[in-house]
Amino acid sequence: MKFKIVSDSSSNILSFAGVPYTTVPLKIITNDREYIDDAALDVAGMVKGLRTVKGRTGTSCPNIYEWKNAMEDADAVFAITITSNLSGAHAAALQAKAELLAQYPEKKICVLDSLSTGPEMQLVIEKLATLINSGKSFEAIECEIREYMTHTHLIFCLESLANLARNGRVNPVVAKVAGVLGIRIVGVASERGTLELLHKPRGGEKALCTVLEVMQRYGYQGGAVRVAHCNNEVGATKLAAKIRAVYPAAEIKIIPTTALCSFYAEEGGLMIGYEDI
Ligand code: X90
Repeated sequence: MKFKIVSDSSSNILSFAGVPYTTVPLKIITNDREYIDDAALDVAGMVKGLRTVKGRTGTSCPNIYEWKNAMEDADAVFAITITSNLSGAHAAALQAKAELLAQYPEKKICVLDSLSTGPEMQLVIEKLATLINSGKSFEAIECEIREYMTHTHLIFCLESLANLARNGRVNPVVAKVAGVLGIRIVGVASERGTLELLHKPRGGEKALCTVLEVMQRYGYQGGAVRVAHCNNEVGATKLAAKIRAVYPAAEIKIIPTTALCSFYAEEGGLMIGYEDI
């Protein structure tokens, strides 16, 4: 049985060794061009270009056809999407599953709603790869991954909510109260898969301490951590050092955001996925 993992590009993981894997891209759209969130894109160039762009900018999720294409060449598929409460990606993946099953009833397809994005999806993808490579059945993997997902969380530390607010992904009243520009915001992915803004720490150092405090408050006790950053490797590395100072055995990986997360987390943004086990 050929297994495959399919993720949308909001996971920031565009390739994955050791297991069949593919991503379906989200897109960033400006008045005069479209950036496709795939391995061919120069993300730094996009971020730079967006600084001076005039007019509306937005995003669009993968369509049913793209999901079907990505899922079609395997017998057993685990697809994972960005939260269904902020994007149509999940609905499109579910529709792709329904259409494929109508055509190939013997296929097995599980579509997981991360209720999150970025590095929390990364943790789930890594766990899926381990489960698939351990030779477990599709049903056993589905059961284990759903359980694992109750133990993963996402925290973010952003320097701007402008793109989120402009595109209706944070409550405009909340965004306004938080101060759309120039103030750091620490928050979490809520249980419903929406942004929950918690703190406005003053200064970068304070912000990193707040991130660790919030992680601990939400169950962190030394498990795996994935940090995705938009042009902020320094901040990500400092955060990793703070975590290791308290939990020396923590397994931490740092990766850059690709296009979708770069657009919404914006320059300086950090997204932290972690396990509470
Ligand atoms: O369908 C689309 O066009 C994509 C919409 C995506 C909207 C939100 C992306 C947020 C990315 C921000 C920090 C973490 C948020 C946690 C959310 C549960 C990054």
